[in-house]
Amino acid sequence: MIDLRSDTVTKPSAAMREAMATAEVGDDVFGEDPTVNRLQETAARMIGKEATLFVPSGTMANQLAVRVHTKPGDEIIVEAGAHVVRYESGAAAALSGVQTCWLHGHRGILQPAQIEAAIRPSDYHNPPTGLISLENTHNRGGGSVYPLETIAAIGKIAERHGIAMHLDGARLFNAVAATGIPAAEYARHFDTVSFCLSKGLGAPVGSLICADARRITPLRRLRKMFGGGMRQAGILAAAGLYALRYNVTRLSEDHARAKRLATMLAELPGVRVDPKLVETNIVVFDITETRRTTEELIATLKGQGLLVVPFGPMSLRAVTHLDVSDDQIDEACGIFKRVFV
Ligand code: TLP
Repeated sequence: MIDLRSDTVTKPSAAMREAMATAEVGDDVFGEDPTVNRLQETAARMIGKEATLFVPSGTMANQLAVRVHTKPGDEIIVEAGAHVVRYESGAAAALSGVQTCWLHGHRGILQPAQIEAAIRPSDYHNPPTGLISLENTHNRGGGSVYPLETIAAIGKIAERHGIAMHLDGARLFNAVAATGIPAAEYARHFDTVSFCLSKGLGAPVGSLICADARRITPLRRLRKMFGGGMRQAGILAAAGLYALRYNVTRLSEDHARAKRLATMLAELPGVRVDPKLVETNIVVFDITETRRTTEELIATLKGQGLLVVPFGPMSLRAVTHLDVSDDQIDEACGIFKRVFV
């Protein structure tokens, strides 16, 4: 099977497993796991924030951010396709008691004026705007990269209004690979930044939430409250350290493969995708004109040995990652050509 459903499907390599097996560990709830501490320090340096906290998932990192920046009854501004509101089981409402203001972006990217217009004037009828959360790269936007100047302009608006900014940077290093802009350049416009080790970076588990040192104690307390305090987590952190050391610079290979796949898909009858817009490792393509359903296409592709996921009523998503080689992309192209005739 060629698995292009997500970059979450990667399996730890033999060398990563070796690093995990030999990791020094301690009880991280006591702050005593040396490998977790090393991962947190390494991540802080890479992101340019004072401190970071290792958490089990990207979802938990996002939800910790929502909770730490808001109080029940606040409103948070998000893009309509953002993971924090589309794919986290209603956690922002359930765990933080906030309501969400969904704005529609172009390929997931919001414009500063849209955000400014959505900030609630202070009036007791209105929910206070407690947080602006952006996603870079944007998953439903097709792996789109947020322009740095747009982030900076949104950051200025947030600062003027005293509103916190969170970055769901699950795939921040894909943005870094695509643009050459250091992670810290993106991160400096946000109060909290999360990024995932378990997507393109190839670790089995884990995300980091990054912030100023003063926020780490409340975040640590909330992590415990949300059930994310882990004990001998150094085994997992070792995979994360390995991922940061060996799997960041190779992300551009995934991007080249996604571009190649999109270029081929664009030539198929009834498929709509613009390869020029494929900036990172995610290819979302429209199948309306094939007059076939996503269910039928997914089942037929699966029958030929290729896995993709539905991404809207008439769209499919294919994601390249560490466990997909050039040869497998060639093979995937062959399968797509046979199925989309
Ligand atoms: N995304 C998954 C699915 O949940 C949709 C995927 O296959 O792409 N932020 C972003 C931008 C994400 O894409 C994801 C996962 C997360 C957060 C959550 O990460 P986890 O799965 O670790 O909770």
